[in-house]
Amino acid sequence: MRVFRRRRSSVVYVLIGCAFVLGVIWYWQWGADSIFVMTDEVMRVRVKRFMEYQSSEAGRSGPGERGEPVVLLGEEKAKAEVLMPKEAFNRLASDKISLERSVPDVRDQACKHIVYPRQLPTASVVIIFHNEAWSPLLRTAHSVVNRSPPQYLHEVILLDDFSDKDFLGEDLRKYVESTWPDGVVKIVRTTERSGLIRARIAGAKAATGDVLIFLDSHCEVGPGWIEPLLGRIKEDRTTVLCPEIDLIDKDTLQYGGTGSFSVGGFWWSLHFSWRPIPEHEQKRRAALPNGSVSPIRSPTMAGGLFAADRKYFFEIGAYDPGMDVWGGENLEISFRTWMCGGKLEFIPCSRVGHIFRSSHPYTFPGNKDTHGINSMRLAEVWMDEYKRLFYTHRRDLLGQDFGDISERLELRKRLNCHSFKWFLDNVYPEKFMPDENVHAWGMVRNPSSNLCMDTLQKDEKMVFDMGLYSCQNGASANQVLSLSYKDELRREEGCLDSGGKDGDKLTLRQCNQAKATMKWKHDKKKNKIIHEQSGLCVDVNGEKNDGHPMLKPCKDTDSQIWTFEHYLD
Ligand code: UD2
Ligand code: MN
Repeated sequence: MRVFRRRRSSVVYVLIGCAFVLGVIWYWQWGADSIFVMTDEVMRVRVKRFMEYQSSEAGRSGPGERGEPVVLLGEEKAKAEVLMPKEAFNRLASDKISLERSVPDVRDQACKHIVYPRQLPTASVVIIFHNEAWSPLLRTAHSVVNRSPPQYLHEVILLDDFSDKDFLGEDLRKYVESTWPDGVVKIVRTTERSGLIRARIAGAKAATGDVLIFLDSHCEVGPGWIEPLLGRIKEDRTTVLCPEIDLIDKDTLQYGGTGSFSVGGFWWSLHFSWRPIPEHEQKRRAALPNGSVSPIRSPTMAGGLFAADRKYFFEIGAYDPGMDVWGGENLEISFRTWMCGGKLEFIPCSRVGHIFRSSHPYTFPGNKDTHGINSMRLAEVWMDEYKRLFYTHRRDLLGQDFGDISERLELRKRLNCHSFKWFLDNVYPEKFMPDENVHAWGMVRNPSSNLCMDTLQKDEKMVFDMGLYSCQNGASANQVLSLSYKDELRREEGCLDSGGKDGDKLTLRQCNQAKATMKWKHDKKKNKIIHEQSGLCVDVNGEKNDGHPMLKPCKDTDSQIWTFEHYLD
């Protein structure tokens, strides 16, 4: 009898113990949230609204739903075309689409199987704008509220950078207050035109969530966009994260996926570039859980769309408040994050669409080249001796006033940041340096004609035939070419290629080491440039002189003599 009682009481203890453990697990996973949701009336309203949108989304119908294109015809089309140059996107098409339209789920299937912790940091989504059109601005805000689980969305801050369009004043306030009476969307206004950099700082200062997420004012977030960002920051608060940016077509507002994933690079002119994911990064990721959709380390970010732990954002120096209006801040925050101990990652499972416009639908006060001057500030503070390569491209900026950078230099010292060389070696080892580890570089001159190979202002992203232009004594970035250790005649990303027949021009296209037609031989004794595969010589083609060098059978003639401005071996 006693034995039985003792056994029974130990069973009871075990059961109580199990219940306690289960209780702790339940509370840790779901408890805090559900208790909060149950007791907080405001949260209950938000959850209801969120659930209602989620359940109605699939059944929505109307123009542009599911991210379909809106094609205008006849009179409407004509009207839209008149507006285009001013707005730089099709505002009429945008106005036809519901502010709450559905977008396609373009995520990789693998994303849907990832389980994020229930307890995530909360987000303040900061949307800065200056004179943005009504429908893209509000569609951005609606998409964030409709697709972010309320327990993670602390607030949406619409940061008005001193817009002067009437409808962005009272009308906007009334719309926001009546649409989101729970106050989840807030308007904060600057008292002078701050430019996007200082506007983002103002937004970040007004925010009180754990994590800051910045968006441009013409975005639409995709399903499940926020959890991967918050989840990764919970794992590592020193990561600065970008969602994958999907394209919203500026003419039809069609929401399209990005196709393949890329990372960010930069041109030495300090413009941002998209690049394929390098092999070393592919290998590193293959070993991670969720390999194909795991975070992708990126040297730089495009700028507009990113998330960072709020306190960490300020710890590493927020932004340079000395930067004006537009440009340069994206590379500045990228270099700084890496150099000062953080990481920059693209998150494949977080998708946000952005309208890429053909021009800026707002003014640049004083008509300043803000990208140029902002980039000078960033080069002077962060790029050490490599700023020379920026100035090679921007000689026009030499001697211009870039203001006081002492506080940023102080910041760099205080944070004990790495050198720019460390960044290049460790984060962006594939970046080509035109004047390091090459046989020769600079102007490629034909002395008898004083003509130099010249891009003729063509953009290196395009495929084009190399031109000839009178030599500019090192003053023109269009005339910089390098003879690499791999026998390429190249610029940053483009290499000279030729079909190898008599009379063929030299075409600049994406470098490809596997291509035999992209190999050239030159030595400073013979002064010829020989196309390896065909054995033909580059000729200035003097008689015709149509402005393009071309391949000719080698012979002893002045028109086949070329010298590089600098020889390194
Ligand atoms: C890209 C970035 C943008 C920014 C810029 C470099 C993306 C998708 N976009 O240009 O965020 O990093 O590169 O500087 O990565 N704005 C203001 N005040 C101003 C000017 C602009 O608040 O004085 C707002 C504007 O309304 C918009 C945002 O700043 O919401 C970015 O401007 P943009 O859309 O013209 O820049 P974008 O996308 O060409
Ligand atoms: Mn934008």
